Amino acid sequence: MNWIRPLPSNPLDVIGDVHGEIQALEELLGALGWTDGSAQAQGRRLVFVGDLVDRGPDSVRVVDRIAGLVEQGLAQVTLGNHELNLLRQEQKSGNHWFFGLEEQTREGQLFDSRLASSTERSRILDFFKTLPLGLERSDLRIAHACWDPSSVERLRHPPDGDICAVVEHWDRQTDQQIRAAGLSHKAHLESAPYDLRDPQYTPPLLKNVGKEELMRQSGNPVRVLTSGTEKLANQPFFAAGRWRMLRRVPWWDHYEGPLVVMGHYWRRTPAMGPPPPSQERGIFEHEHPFAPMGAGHAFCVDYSVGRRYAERLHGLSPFQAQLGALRLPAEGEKHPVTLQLGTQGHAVEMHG
Ligand SMILES: [Mn+2]
Repeated sequence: MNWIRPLPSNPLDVIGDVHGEIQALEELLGALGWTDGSAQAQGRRLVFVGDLVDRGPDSVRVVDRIAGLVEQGLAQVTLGNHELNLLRQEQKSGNHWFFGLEEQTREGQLFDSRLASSTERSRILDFFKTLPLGLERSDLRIAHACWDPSSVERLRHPPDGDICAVVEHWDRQTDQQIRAAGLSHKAHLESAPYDLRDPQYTPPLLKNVGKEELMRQSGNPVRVLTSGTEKLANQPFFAAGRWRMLRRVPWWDHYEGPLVVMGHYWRRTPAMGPPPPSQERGIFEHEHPFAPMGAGHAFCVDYSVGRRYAERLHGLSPFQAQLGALRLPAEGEKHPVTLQLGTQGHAVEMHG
């Protein structure tokens, strides 16, 4: 299996994390000219950065719609951490719909998501099994969360097998290193007194738990590309159903190379305003919402549409969170680059 595959030289519309928001997807495809055939006529192609599913109202329809575009040769998709969870049968906050279960949000109401049937489940997994982790051409690299050159090189020489076998292969290697360092025993003792799934009770910063998680994350190239690089947090924080000892690292501050377009990082739209202080989202504090990140060689196109379930619960109208698309010219051409957020198009200044 080739986990890193070529991108076509065509002009591209790179779409951010959809998270089951079928209506936002249809609106954006319409605004980009994919429903009246004008995008096809211009020779454009679509790329989805992954996290097609979870939290939103209809993940099944989102996957079916995108799989149809892939089948027609119009779209490519990179695997996100949410797809990986489903492939690995890991039940996590927001993916209850896949397992046919109702689930409460943190706000204590039920997620309003259509539950998948068993036929739909296997159709979805069959599609996810075909997805690569990275896409590239001379002027562009695409992955769900992070393009780490050394992890990408490891993925060019993977062990045999499907994505689950590949993840497990590198997890086993890391587990041996963790055990050899005596870390698994220390982490186990350290976490024993705490229920890390209870949002009501804040545990202290568990450093050995954090170090163990960090080795497991950075030692596995599949995890690096699908959920990014991390470091030990200053204090624990609760996210996606669990107390976390690690925080995300803005890897783009030190990245040099062709433009990387990714999703994953819950970027804020202008309507959402600045992040509350203290929040992990603070990694975007200094970025203009339409500007490339850090050193200017990376662009996150996830504008938090996965938050709309909460905006609905709060009766927020119009939505602040948007589905975004970065519209890039053909290979080797620099201009123009635009950002489509819902029905609004914005010019993007790329530097370098
Ligand atoms: Mn993600």
